[in-house]
Amino acid sequence: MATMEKVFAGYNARQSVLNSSDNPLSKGIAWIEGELVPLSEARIPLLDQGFMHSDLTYDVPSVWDGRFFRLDDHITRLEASCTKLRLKLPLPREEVKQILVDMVAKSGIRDAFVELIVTRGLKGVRGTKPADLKNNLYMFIQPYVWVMEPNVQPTGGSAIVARTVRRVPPGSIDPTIKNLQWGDLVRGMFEAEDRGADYPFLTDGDANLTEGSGFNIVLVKDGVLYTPDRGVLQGVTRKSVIDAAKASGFEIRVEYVPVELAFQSDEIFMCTTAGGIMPITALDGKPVNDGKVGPITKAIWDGYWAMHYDSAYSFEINYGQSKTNGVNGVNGSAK
Ligand code: PDG
Repeated sequence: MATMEKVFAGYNARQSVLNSSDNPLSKGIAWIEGELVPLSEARIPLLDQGFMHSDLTYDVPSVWDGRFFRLDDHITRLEASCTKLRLKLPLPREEVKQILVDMVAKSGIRDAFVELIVTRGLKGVRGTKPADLKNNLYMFIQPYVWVMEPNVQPTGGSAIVARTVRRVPPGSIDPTIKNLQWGDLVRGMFEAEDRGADYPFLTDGDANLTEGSGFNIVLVKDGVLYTPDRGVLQGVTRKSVIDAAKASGFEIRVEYVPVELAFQSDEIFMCTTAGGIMPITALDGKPVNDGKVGPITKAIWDGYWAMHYDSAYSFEINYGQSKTNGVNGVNGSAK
């Protein structure tokens, strides 16, 4: 567990520095219509269709130890989601990247959860061509979010296979478009809570596994990794899992995953940008295998965090470039 200890020790040390910061942006910063504001003061217009009809898409990259991780992969997915929804990213990619880097630098946050939301804008699609609408972009940065807290990761969390709710069918809401229509996922979280577990795994209603409330699912059986190919968001963390598995010589299959396999698994983990590789050691109230975090999960965990320092996947943020805490026009313009 040396690597886990090292990764979390570094994180804890950086968190103490952040917690003692007197920078008003150290708890988060938002970019709204070209203005930078402290996250707690950020507001969206009531009539934005993102709010009125959840007519939006979003993405969540992260910053780890002062380095942006797979930012281009996230923006590529965001652009693909926009295209599928007939939305357009309101700013060129390079400008978006520059603004995000500047925001992180201004906040001083070295481990960050970064969110970009593209909404239809103030006018709905009824009676108007999508191309004639002005889409809105909202961006914010806050300290890193853990779907599974670091103190739980060494022993793993508990999950259930939800039976009171299924994942929304792809023919209704395309799960490859990252969306905030979390009705099914929230119901799943309530069921998990009711059944004394931490996380819900949702099925496709036809005895196959899909995903959970903000994470993809990976099963390990006889040395092979399995993750569902449909009914799920094509997670960027899942992509890292695929890269890490290949680098370690493990076979990984992206295919139909029957729920049945979850109950026969040697190891189970979840993966998301907000928490990384998160071991599941109990399923439906029973231990997964011996109930301990397994060796393949550990290897992927180590590989995943090591990638954060690999310049093939990440780049360093220059925090020195933004010394002023620009808010509301004081060095707070978009460019
Ligand atoms: N599936 C769903 C439904 C998700 O929302 C997410 C990420 C993933 C899979 C994993 O995707 P990726 O590896 O690209 O991060 N969702 C979390 C939400 C965190 C939360 O609970 O708000 C994220 O965007 O980080």
